[in-house]
Amino acid sequence: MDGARFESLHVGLIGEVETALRALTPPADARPARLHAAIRHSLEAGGKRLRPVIALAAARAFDPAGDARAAAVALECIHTYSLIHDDLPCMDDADLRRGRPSCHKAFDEATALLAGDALIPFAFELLARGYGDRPALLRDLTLELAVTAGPSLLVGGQTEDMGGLAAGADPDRLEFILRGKTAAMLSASFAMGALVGGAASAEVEAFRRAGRSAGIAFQLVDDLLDLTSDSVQMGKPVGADAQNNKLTYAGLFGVPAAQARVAALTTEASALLQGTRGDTAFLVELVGRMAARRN
Ligand code: GRG
Repeated sequence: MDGARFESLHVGLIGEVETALRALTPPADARPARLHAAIRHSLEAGGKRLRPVIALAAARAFDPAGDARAAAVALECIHTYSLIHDDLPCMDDADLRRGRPSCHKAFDEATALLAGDALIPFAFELLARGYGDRPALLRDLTLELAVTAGPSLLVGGQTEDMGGLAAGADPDRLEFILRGKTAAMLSASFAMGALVGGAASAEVEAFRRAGRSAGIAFQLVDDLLDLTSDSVQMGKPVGADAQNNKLTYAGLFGVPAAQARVAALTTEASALLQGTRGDTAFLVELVGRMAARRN
């Protein structure tokens, strides 16, 4: 796909995500206002919207009329909760997120904790409201998101990550962290979109695996950027991995090996997407750009 076509589709999808986010989440002045203001502070803080954009595009790859907006916003809610909680002093203790004060800095720790908490059930409420008229689809989406956000993937990956290098520089543990902490939500974004688009189960699985590979590559790039970028470009502190003694692929195997794995994973993800009958040109381009990103 040529660059101009990609940019125009991407801008359109981000616009749809922003509109859906505003329409499907409660306003900042809903009661209790402080909680809702904290939720909106973090939801509206201008992230890349990667997961919801993927969900919308994955649905359309199989069905041009596929409406994955509720699934897309649910994914962004879970992602945003995980960022709010990750920034708390008991975890990464970060003051800056998405270029503005992290939730507990703008509000307070208890409010940030509760804002994150509230986003978890709210994501499932969105699925129930959006797909309740299609019970099999609702079940599949609920299972996908619950397993992804649960103890074996997102929370599990975060748990193993917390020990840092002090818990051992074990490649198997690093792989568990990469799969759970980062790749799982990206994998679910591809899979949930494909589900909404009515893809066959083998195609949903191909999208899930593509998302896992692209997601691991995404984290390896994140770690490389943490080593080489600056906080203005990233919208969050850099050098934090070394400071927090984090176990990273680049730290364990070196920068050239990390770069080579990013390239191999990106090729693998693209081949998986292209192996389905879906129209995956946009997603293949996106996966390439995720690997080449600078922030
Ligand atoms: C607290 C259960 C729990 C999990 C936290 C998301 C996360 C797990 C930790 C944040 C730190 C981190 C580097 C996670 C890896 C995933 C990642 C790179 C998240 C940032 O995603 P982006 O770059 O963020 O898509 P934006 O702000 O653009 O949405």
